[in-house]
Amino acid sequence: MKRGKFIALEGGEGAGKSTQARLLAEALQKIGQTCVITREPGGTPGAEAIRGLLLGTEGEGWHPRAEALLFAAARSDHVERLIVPALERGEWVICDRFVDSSRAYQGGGGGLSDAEVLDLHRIGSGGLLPDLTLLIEVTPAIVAQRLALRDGDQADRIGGRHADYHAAVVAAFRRFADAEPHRFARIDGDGPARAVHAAILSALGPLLP
Ligand code: T5A
Repeated sequence: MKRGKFIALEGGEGAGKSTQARLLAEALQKIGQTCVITREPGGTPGAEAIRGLLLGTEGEGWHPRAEALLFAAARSDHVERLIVPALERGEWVICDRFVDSSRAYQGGGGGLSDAEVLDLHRIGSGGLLPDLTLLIEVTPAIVAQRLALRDGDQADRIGGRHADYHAAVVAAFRRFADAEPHRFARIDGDGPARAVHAAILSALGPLLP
């Protein structure tokens, strides 16, 4: 059995990752591919329970190291129970965020070193990396408009952090993509969803059957 392909979508808050994950899954299904669409934190019952702990707004929250450990624990369960089995069945896995989110948020935004985040990923998930990571980049003013329209003034614990934190996250994603161009495709997310989808299909070209 040929191993499936693992695609991650990354970017700042509200960049359009979930929208694009759905459009990509539909496009793959149309050409006869089986795919699993999933998200982080989450994707398995255990990881979804950890998601509630991480993103809920009750209580005093987590300090940066505890937060990084919880994301790594959720990812470990997700990789072991959902992602690797699907890849071994030859399926596509489309994942809304993966380890580069931990590098950008707990590292770039939260102050852990990149080596620390990658160590946690090695211990928890064997260092698994996607075949391709699509980094969706949207101009901050455009994303702010989209999120205001969708969420009003509601945000989860991490989404509600200061603008400087989110600017550091976006800058970290850009650095990772520039440093590893073979692993990332940078996608302009400013246009209509269908135009962004077309850019994603073109970036995926070499991986498509
Ligand atoms: N996190 C996560 C970490 O800190 N470390 C980690 O390791 C991981 C895995 C997850 C939070 O956890 C943090 C990051 C996050 O803060 P989440 O709710 O999953 O929380 O947060 P997001 O991933 O940011 O999810 P969002 O739903 O907010 O953003 P998406 O999925 O990027 O955006 P989407 O597709 O829902 O679109 C947002 C809105 O814009 C519209 C959509 O209809 C929607 O209303 N839209 C467009 N409008 C116009 N043109 C387009 N091209 C559009 N694309 C989407």
